[in-house]
Amino acid sequence: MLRVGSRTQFQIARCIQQNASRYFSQAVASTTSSSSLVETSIDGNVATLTMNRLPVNSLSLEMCEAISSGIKEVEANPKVQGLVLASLSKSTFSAGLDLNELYNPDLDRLTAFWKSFQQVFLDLYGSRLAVIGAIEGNAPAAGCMLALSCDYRIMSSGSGKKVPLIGLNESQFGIVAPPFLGHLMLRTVGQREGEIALSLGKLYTPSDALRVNMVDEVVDIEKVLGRSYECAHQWAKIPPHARYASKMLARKQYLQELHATRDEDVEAFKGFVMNEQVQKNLGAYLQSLKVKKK
Ligand code: CO8
Repeated sequence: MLRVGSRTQFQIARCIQQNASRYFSQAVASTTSSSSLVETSIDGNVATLTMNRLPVNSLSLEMCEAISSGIKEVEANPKVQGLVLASLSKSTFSAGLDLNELYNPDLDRLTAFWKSFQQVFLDLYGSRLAVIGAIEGNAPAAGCMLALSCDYRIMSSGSGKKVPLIGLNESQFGIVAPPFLGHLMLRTVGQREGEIALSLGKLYTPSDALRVNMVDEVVDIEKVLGRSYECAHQWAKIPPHARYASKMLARKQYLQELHATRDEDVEAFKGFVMNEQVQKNLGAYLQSLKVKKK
């Protein structure tokens, strides 16, 4: 598994270099910081958080912690009202949880991992900022959760024959989305579509995702970032208290429910993951991801 300590200096330098060139024309960052797994920058009242855990931004414990810290860091700047959540990879926004965290896990780390994942959801879904998801590539499973936690989602229509997919695909490989994630889908696309999406572990093309309101706009891949900044600036103009109160009108109760059931959710998650059949399914799925290339 790609861990923070295993990233070579070359990889880190390449991330920084690519990031700088991609955003040079988008935003002149007034401040930047880096945990090497995420990059944050601020331009006026709009910040950017770019996920940098290549190749697929899978969410390890360290990645979850880095995302939460990045959000808190930009929220601490009172000038900032908008945030663009982006990925350094154009082909994958995020591949969801790092499945290596779930397979043959150390129980203490598994507990810390799940708490850090819950925290990402709480920080993103409850952020005081208007969060715009710049989804240039695939967003399966918890990658879809990152997208659904944003206030507004802009997805790429793809490049060439590569069409990115988004959705909660867990059931396809024998695991189940936790309640806070499953309900997020139901809240977004509605009960009937959500039931089908969850039961089949359905991954949506950008046009299908747009049809069911899983994303809000689909644009050419080269336009995703530009359009995301336009939206972030537009949302950032709304008086912050009114915008945040409106957001909380829709989200507060849901956030409180997770706050109140966090420990229960951790125990349920651990019990599920440690199930023998679930471990077999995870092992087989991880193997299939590796074999796919051959
Ligand atoms: N975890 C760990 N490693 C991964 C993951 C992942 N989620 N996704 C990809 N990788 C690895 C691959 O094995 C591969 O490793 P290596 O280079 O060592 O062979 C490397 O990342 C690159 O992957 P690909 O070659 O597949 O990259 P592509 O650009 O061709 O495809 C995709 C990108 C489409 C994102 C593809 O990698 C994919 O489909 N990944 C799996 C996505 C997925 O199903 N994620 C589910 C995660 S589970 C989750 O998020 C929610 C779980 C909820 C709770 C569970 C309760 C038990």
